[in-house]
Amino acid sequence: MTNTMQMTRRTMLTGAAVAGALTPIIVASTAAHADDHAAPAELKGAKKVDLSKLAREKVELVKPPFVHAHDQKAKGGPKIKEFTLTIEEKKMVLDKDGTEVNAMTFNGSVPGPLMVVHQDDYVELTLINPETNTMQHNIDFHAATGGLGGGALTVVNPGESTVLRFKATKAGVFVYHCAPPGMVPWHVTSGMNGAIMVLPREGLTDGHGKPLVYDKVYYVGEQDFYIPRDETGKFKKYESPGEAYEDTVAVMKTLTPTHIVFNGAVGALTGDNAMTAKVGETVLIIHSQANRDTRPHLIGGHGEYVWATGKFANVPDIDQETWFIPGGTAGAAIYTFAQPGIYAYVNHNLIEAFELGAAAHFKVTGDWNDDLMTSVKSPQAS
Ligand SMILES: [Cu+2]
Repeated sequence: MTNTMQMTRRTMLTGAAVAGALTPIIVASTAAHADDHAAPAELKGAKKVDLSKLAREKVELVKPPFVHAHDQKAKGGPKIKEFTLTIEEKKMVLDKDGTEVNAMTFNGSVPGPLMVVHQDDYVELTLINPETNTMQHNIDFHAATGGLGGGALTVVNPGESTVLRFKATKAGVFVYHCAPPGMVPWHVTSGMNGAIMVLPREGLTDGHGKPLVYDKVYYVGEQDFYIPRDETGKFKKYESPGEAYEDTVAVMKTLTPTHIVFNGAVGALTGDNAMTAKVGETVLIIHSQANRDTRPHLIGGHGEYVWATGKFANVPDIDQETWFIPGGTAGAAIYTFAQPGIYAYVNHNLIEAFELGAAAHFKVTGDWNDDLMTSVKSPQAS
């Protein structure tokens, strides 16, 4: 490692270069943890819990929009589900013009992978911050209880790793994101967010006793990016996240994203990358936005069962045209496709969808249902 790199890294880790007007929120509790690996203050007085009798299951995560294989109905009692997330700082291309972002990611993708467990399972996460990274990171699970969602116990410098365990007590889809002292919104809007789905042990229901079973599940992570421009209006490129920091925060403070994309880039889920289904298949769509409000809409279809704020103990809304997901939330919607064709799935702020990138496609195959729709007279001169 060069001296310059070390200096950059040290400067970053102290937060001096990046704190700006942002408030470091957990310095006291995490400093001791990061420096000497003593038991974090949060755990003082805790009675040890014996989970040695619980079964363990190691889960291999997959890149969104795909989701790792899982049972919809839990088999047996609660388990300890083991996951690993490796933090990767990397340049990513956002659009066909080659606009770059110095992204910070969980497992190399934006969003990070969807994890699936059942209510009352334990999530045991190994979080790795490789030596090759330049920044301090951690993870805050909205599904977890206490310790800043785990953020207080997981601050890792480059070259460190940590293991967090929490009990998934609430059913639903929940955002997770990086939340390092003094740098929270920058890390979140640089791509460090994803979601976890905590299924009810009996699986999903309509809230009135009818089981809801899906054939497929897709995970769409919506991301707002704030890319600085030069004097001529062209998007700037930087060597490292640290170098981009100051200009990026200036753009962030305008609250005006330059890109709003699904799964990391304009077109990441359209055309050849479209999500697929067959007529008659029931699809569960998980949609997260860790920072900003959004309003998903399936053009030509519906949200037949929608948990807009994603929490499965609530009765889902029926037959929605558009649903509202507040920033910092993951939502879930179920639809059984009834017609073939290309369906655009968009953020129905249509400027955000068509001009900034927040759009995906479902490519649905099968037979057309003339009863649902037909052309009585094709467009022609009247
Ligand atoms: Cu981070």
